[in-house]
Amino acid sequence: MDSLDFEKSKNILKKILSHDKFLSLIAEKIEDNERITVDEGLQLYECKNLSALSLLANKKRKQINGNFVFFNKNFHIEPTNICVYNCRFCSYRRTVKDTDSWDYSIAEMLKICKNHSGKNISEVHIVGGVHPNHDLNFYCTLIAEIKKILPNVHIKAFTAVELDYMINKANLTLEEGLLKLKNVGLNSIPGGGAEIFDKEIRTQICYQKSDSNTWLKIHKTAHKIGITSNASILFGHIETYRHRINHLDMLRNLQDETKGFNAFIPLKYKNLNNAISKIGEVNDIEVLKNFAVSRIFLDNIKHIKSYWPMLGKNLAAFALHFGADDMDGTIDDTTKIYSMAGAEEKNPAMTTAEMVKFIKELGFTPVERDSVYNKLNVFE
Ligand code: V47
Ligand code: SF4
Repeated sequence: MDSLDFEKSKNILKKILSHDKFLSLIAEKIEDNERITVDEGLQLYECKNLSALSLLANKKRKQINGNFVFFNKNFHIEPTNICVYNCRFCSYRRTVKDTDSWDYSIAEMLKICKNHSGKNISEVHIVGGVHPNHDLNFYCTLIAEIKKILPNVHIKAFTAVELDYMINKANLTLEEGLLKLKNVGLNSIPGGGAEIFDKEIRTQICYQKSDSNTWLKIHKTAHKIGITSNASILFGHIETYRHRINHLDMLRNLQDETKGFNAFIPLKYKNLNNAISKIGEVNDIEVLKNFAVSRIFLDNIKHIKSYWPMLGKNLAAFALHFGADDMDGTIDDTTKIYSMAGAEEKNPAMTTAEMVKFIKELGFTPVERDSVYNKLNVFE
């Protein structure tokens, strides 16, 4: 069933939108493949008509990705939760003295990789804290050794914040540091560390770490030397819609310039056990609205991730009807960054068969992809 097919429901949509000049205009712009402005994006955030947002975002999703929903076969390594920074939204970072901190040796991480060899995995995702004692050489060795064990696996590793710290410490320029990592086998960069680009909000939630210009510069430099990346937003804390749309605008502008972003990941702030827990979490409607606006506004970033370990399977399913076209991966258990912040999935893992069934039941065509969205397997 294709219940939200824009073409089939054009008349319903026209009816819904005929009373609303603004939504009709957005529908026309989408129909004509025309970009919406920052002010229109802001107005969309303020829109309370959730069914219209779903239909509009679906139209855009279909225009860009047809009826396909992507996933990959991946696993996560989180090298350490010891971090020199102390972002106020983070439930995960610890100091060396904390008994629940961890800091894997290279040998331990390679053991995780060996356990995944022969399983037809196409990606390893590596994100962790910014450890004071690990340097660029440590991470270059890690990447090079992983490539020996899993030569055909794509390595997506280190947020711009981790990269900024290790490259600075090595006294190299961003380009030199990134080239060093690329030469040992780094393939792409994950989307984390972006949080919110607005200076005042960033100061309030994570003033110590890399600023927005640095984040953007790292991704721009990576794109220049042929390392593609993802982008993200951390939303649902103290930011306003204006901050969100400005964030999306900065990403859209950079993408116009470099075309290096593969996917955008809206990360909902989770509030368990962190310094700003008392502000609570936004509701599911807000999450879906954020997916819809992101899809409609970011016309030049092809994929929007419904990151199921954080959202939980139910909300991730809804997000696919609000513009998202990618479920991320089968994951295979080891991610703690969200479970420690209160995410629905405590030990996230789905088999390929479960993922395919999940996507099919929602009326989409599942596609197993590689990390840069080449189609490996279409499950018609
Ligand atoms: O930058 C930290 C986020 C990010 C919380 O590229 C939180 O495919 C919610 O890089 N509530 C790191 N979010 C994760 C990351 C990532 C995740 C998924 C996919 C990809 C990809 C990359 O995790 C951080 C921060 O924005 N985060 N704490 C929290 N309490
Ligand atoms: Fe460290 Fe990342 Fe947590 Fe910030 S979000 S404290 S950089 S682990």
